Order: sequence, then structure tokens, then C-alpha cells
Amino acid sequence: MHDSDGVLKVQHGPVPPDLSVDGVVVQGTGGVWDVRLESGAVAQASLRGRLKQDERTAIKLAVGDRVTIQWDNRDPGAWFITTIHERRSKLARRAPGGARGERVVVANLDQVLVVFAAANPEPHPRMADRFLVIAEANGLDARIVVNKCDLVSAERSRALFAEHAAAGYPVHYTSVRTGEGLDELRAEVGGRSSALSGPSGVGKSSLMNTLFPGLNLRTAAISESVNKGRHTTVGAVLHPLPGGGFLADTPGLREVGLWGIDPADVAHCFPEFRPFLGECRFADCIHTVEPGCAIREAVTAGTIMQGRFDSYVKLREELAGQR
Ligand SMILES: Nc1nc2c(ncn2[C@@H]2O[C@H](COP(=O)(O)OP(=O)(O)O)[C@@H](O)[C@H]2O)c(=O)[nH]1
Ligand SMILES: [Mg+2]
Ligand SMILES: [Zn+2]
Repeated sequence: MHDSDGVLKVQHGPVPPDLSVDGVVVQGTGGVWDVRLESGAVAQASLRGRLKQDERTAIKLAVGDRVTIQWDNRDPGAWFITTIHERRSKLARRAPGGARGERVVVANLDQVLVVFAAANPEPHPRMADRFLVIAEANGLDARIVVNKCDLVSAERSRALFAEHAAAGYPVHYTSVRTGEGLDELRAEVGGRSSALSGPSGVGKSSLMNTLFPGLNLRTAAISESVNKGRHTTVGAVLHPLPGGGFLADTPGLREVGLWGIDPADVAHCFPEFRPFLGECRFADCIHTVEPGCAIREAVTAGTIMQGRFDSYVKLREELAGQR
């Protein structure tokens, strides 16, 4: 029933007419979705009419969704997605106009990995804040990976994201070259579903290929020659990990964007602000110029880091300007 790629070749074998199996959507474009079954086989399935109608209103299928598919024996036979199971989480791109324009990029994620390089390209801690706010707004855990630590001193690499470590985010220091930090990172990624994000060239693909040999993500060296003149992948692709879990590759959080986040919610997306929220003199304090602001007092006291506070002000203003 399976060819060498693990694709389910049901046409060539007898399939019970009511065969129904569960799987995970790993890829999809133009109405046909790749559904990975527990066996590792992949079936190509499309949505049943009823679900298609739902799609226009509330439910939108996304990679990461757990589904039930059913084989329809009518000649020539095809797989149909009959049930979309409840999601435990989602990474969604909200559009202007609210929930109706929402597009789920990946469903059922456990965490977001925000990857930067210690050097080449230079890291941007303030860009990390933007990604972290998106993760928080989606209710997802996040961890930071500082790769290419072989290129700078240990002091330098630790200083780069010290503000994020102080804010409570796990920060991993890794090098594909030396192997530093890889076992610890593998332990946090294996068996879970993670979205990989960060600028290009920081070593995301190299890291994942090294952590999970056989994953075969394209690295810079290969994709430059292979990808020339081709369309880049549309939508996220889920890569199953040995031992369970998935890695979602592209589009990054940049594409998800900040759209639709209420400016009043931004402060809650900075976890280290939360103990102070509600402590300001004015209930509607936006923590910029108001007297008696507990957040700014915490910045002065060094409990909240200045750079993180600067990001808060900038991102809140950006969102307020979009309204
Ligand atoms: N020095 C050093 N170079 C690395 C490391 N990881 C990846 N690279 C190199 O960085 C470049 C970009 O890597 P790639 O995995 O394609 O980055 P991606 O765009 O984030 O997926 C490649 O030339 C890699 O060989 C590392 O830990 N140290
Ligand atoms: Mg890559
Ligand atoms: Zn305040």
C-alpha cells in the first residue's frame, strides 16, 4: 500500500469502503492536503463538502490539525477529510477586520523557537521581542536559540539576550560547528511541536538537520543553487520528528505579524510585566508618561529591562496606529 516515499497508494490495493483513519495535516495547497498517518504513510485528502462550507465561516484547516479521513470507494476513489478534531493551540495571523479574516498558520503547536545568530548576521534583540509578543498573543510558549556561538566569545553571546533570560525566557546557546548546546536543545524540541522562526542565514535548517539527521531541511548552500527562479513554499510545512512531534518550517512569525492584537493587550504579552499590571495609580495606565506607573518604576529599579520596555512602547504605538 506504500511506495518508497511512504505515500499511500490506495489505488493499487483493495481498500475497505468504509476505511477511516486519523492523521495529522502536514502540508497543503489548493484544496489537497497531505495527511500523515500514525504508520508514517501520507494520504492525499480533500475536504468533504460540509466541512468546506464550515471553512468559509469558522473552521479553517491548517497544518498541524488532527483529522479523520475516510476512503470513498466511488471510482476512481479518493480520501476525504470527514472530521477536524479540536485544536489545543494555534498560531494565527489575524487580519484587519477581526476574527473573520483570521488565517491559522499552524495548529496544535507546543512552542515557538526564535532563532538568531550570535554573529553573521548580527542579532536583533528587539526583533526577538516582536516574535515573542506574537507567540504570547497566541498563548504559545517560546524559547530563544542563539546559534553560531563559535563566532564570538561566551561573554558576548550571553550578553546578547541577557534581557530575555532575565524576563524568564529559556535561552539556548548553540553551535552547529562545535556541537555546543545541541543535546539540551534536542531534549526540548524532540517529542513536541515547534514553529521555527528567525531571520534567514542564522542556521535554522543546519541546526535542525544536525539535531535530527534525516530531516533534510534545505540549508543556504543547497537552496541557492536549487531554488533559483523557483517559487518559494507557500504556507507552513510540518516535518515529523523521530520519536514524535513536529517541526513547522516557514512561514516565519514575521508573516504572522502583529495584526489584530489589541494595543491594550500588549503589556500582557511581556511576561515580566505581569506582576506589576494593575499596580499603577491609574487603571487605564499605558505605562508611558503617567505618574505612579508601576511598570516604569520597575524599569528604574532594574526589574524590567530597559530594552524590553522600549520594545513595548514601540510595538504598542505601532498597533495603536493600525486602528
Ligand atoms: N559558524 C557557524 N556557521 C553556521 C552555524 N550554523 C549554520 N551555519 C552556517 O550558516 C549558513 C546559513 O545556514 P542555514 O541553516 O541555511 O540558515 P537558515 O537560513 O536560518 O536556515 C550556512 O552557511 C551554515 O553552514 C554555526 O553554528 N556556526
Ligand atoms: Mg533555512
Ligand atoms: Zn503604568
